[in-house]
Amino acid sequence: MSTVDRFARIPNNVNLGGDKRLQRALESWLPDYLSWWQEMGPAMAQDKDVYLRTAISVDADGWANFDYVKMPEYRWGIFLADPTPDRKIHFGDHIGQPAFQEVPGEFRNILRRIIVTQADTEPASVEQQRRLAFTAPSLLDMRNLFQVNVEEGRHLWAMVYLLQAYFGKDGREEADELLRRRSGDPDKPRILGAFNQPCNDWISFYAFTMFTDRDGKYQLASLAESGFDPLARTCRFMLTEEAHHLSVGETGLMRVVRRTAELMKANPGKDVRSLGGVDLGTLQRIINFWYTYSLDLFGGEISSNSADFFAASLKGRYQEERREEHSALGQMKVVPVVEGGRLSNKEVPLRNALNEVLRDDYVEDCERALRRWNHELEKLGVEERLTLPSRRFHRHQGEYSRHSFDPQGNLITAEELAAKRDQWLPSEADMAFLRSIMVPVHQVGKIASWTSAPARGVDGKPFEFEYVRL
Ligand code: BYC
Ligand code: FE
Ligand code: FE
Repeated sequence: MSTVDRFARIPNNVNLGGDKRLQRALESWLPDYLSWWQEMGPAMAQDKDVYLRTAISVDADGWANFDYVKMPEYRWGIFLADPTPDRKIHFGDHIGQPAFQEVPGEFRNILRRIIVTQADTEPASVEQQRRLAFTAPSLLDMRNLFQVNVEEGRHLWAMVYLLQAYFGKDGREEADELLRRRSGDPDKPRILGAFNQPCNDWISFYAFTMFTDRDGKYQLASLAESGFDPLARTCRFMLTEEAHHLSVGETGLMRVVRRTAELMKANPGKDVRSLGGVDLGTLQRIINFWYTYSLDLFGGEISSNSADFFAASLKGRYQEERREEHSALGQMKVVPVVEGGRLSNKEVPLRNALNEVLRDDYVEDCERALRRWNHELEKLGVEERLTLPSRRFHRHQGEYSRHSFDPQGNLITAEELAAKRDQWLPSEADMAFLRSIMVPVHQVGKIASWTSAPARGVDGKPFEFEYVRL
């Protein structure tokens, strides 16, 4: 097992103390990171005690250590999952070769691009969520927000370690750029679309952690298969933290659905908004928005980049190890595309369709969550259901971005889409309504009127616990 240096300025299990040059590089990046955190991290409670989990090692009893911490004093560390002895590459053109421990020269650029793209999303999400604590619906929710934020900060550290350790001067420059771009800034935006969208209310936050963090899960899982071993090991450990972000989103929306259903049942025929709840129509439109922006994060349906990443053995498929065939050669995938003004099926060499293959796994996982929420509606006697729109609806990347589709996936005209837009996607009025109900509930054990308390607290604590000492 790797040794953990918990008390170093930068906690790590990569023997940073044994590489003075790298240690100096990271220690000189640290103050810049902290300035970024002060400027762009959570805008509230930076000087308050928050009940957070901190990773202090990668084994079962060390990675989730709970205690009160002030966020700027959080121990952001560099932790890689333990190495697999004699690990061999198990997919792509380099199958059977020993895993790369250094960056192969010919793949330097594409590997750097993958790592920078992954890295950029982490601080971006913290920026998007910056002001949410002001309107937290409970102290537990506020704590969960902060937990997600500090861990996204740690994910940035994980990627910056790779850049600085393996990419020399270029890597150091990329690390600096990661602190310069800003979510939503027209002059220096974040790289991927979803990470430049505003996320200023809690319904959007739950949808973001449900759908956008879930893209993170699938991308990290594909990179955890990587033939570049340091990347694989980093992502394996990041995935353990990611599970919490996904549960914040999935249970967050579940709690809202439950509250809405209770209000509907108790007040038949009445407008849910007038009762202080979020109507199912608004919930559906927020789901439509974040789900489709998250579908974009998988890239184009037909992509030579995805073929190159796989051929280079740098990015695998979801659970590649469990598949039977690992070359992805000599196979085709059918992708519906628009040709001559209508949809038709196109056969694409599998390697060029790997973004879509990964999107398939993601869509299936999202459908599972929808079934759970709908089961809750059913249990509470509400007939309406929530749905996922077609993956062609409201796309900004790939085959479908150049055309207009309805939520069922039918081709429509741009005029039809414009006319129906506010039925299908959050309108100004929806957002104004959400802003109006986002009033802070910062007392121990209290909860906002538009949601319900979770069944469980964190770390075995009850909901009625002082998760943030304001
Ligand atoms: N927005 O060949 P294409 C997470 C660009 S989330 C803007 O179709 P490719 C997290 C693309 O870069 C996980 N641009 O796509 C979640 C390319 O640009 P160039 C993040 C986009 O390359 C919540 C062009 O369009 N991790 O961790 O096959 C909170 C054509 O690209 C978008 C990763 O993304 C977009 N949505 O696949 C915190 C993993 N999509 O080359 C954290 C690493 C594509 O023409 N990244 N473009 O300038 C990758 O594997 C790939 O870059 C992508 C895109 C899957 C993102
Ligand atoms: Fe992350
Ligand atoms: Fe996350």
